[in-house]
Amino acid sequence: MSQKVALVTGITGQDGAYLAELLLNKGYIVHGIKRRASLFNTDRIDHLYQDPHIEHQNFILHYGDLTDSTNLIRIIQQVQPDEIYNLAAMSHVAVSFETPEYTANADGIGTLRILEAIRILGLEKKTRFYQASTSELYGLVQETPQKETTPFYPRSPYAVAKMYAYWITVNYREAYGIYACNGILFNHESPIRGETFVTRKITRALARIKLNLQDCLYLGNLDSLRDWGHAKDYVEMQWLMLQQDQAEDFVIATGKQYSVRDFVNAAAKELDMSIRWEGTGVDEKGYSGDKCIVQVDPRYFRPTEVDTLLGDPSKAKQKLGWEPKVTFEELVSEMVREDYKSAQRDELIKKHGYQAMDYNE
Ligand code: NDP
Ligand code: GDR
Repeated sequence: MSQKVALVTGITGQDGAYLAELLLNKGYIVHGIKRRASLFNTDRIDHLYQDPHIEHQNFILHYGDLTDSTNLIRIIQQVQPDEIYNLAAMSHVAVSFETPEYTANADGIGTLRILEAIRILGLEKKTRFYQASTSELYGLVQETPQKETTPFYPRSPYAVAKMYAYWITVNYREAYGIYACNGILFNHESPIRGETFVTRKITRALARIKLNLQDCLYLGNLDSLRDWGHAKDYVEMQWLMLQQDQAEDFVIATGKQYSVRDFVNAAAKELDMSIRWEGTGVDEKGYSGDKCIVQVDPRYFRPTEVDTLLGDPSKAKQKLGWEPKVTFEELVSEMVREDYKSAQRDELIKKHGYQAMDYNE
């Protein structure tokens, strides 16, 4: 049997890195689209890199952008993928309030551009399409827990753009018979999660506070409730969704909910730290140190917040036999461990100083 070919947008992101590894392990030829940046932006996939000068590469990167139709058409024509995973997006909810038009263009119309490319190139029967949909679609929740049939009520420019992407995916499936599906994924994290999402911000800051590299952690809404899973478990589901007889949409979640405050406490426990909550109205019992201070900073509040999300993954369990393997405690522990190691490296550099380079040599 010939090797399957996959094209992954957003390959430099958290999910892109885990998915690329999973597909390579399954014997796929993996093509990825990365954006041009002024600094290297491939940290998460450097371990998968293959010298482009060798023959029979099975990991190939292309420059591209979801806002550029001609670029997408050309890459898809060249690659002739069996499967496209559309993971690229301006994925930060708070930032989407600052850049709403760009977010609509990349996250909403970007999805349309890929689907149109499939149609223009006559690949409707060959290429299967996965869209990275999100629990943010539920926004102001209409039903708990949220499942595939729960009505949407998006609460940010990000979620509104993703709502367009969701429906255009459904529409192209129904109108043109493309195997196209939405994974409605609840929050998923890992040690390679972007540093400005709340979980990574917490584990990174607490590790640094423990080693006296930072004094304080500033957060926004501590009462926000999320259903947090591990990215590694969730990308397996993305692949499984494209291996079925019929394209369908699935909710992917753990079915368990914690607050941002719970996450802070769980991370502090891992590091054997106690927390002093300042300006939060909570004085945690047992606080003994003077270092680990958490303060609320209103700059991290959102104009419209999603207060609570809790997914019901029963359909994925029944139809695909999928269940998350990593528990909340294991997730927090892994993230804290990795950020502590990296803080230790920073501490070492701080202690011993940098070796200044003499460029006049
Ligand atoms: P990341 O933010 O880690 O990665 C996003 C990726 O998209 C990066 O590779 C980024 O490139 C790329 N990208 C951004 N804008 C463009 C553009 N205009 N053109 C091409 N590439 C672009 O996100 P995650 O890996 O966490 O998430 C993957 C997808 O899943 C996203 O679509 C996200 O919205 C969605 N999602 C994520 C969830 C989560 O909890 N992680 C939950 C539900 C949905 P660069 O590295 O250059 O910035
Ligand atoms: P979210 O993730 O908005 O759910 O989107 P994020 O980690 O940014 O926020 C989760 C909750 O924590 C609250 N919060 C803070 N958030 C950030 N980033 N920084 C803070 O300092 C802070 N303090 C409190 C937020 O208000 C929010 O309620 C993620 C992204 O990956 C999306 O792309 C994806 O679609 C959804 O998850 C599912």
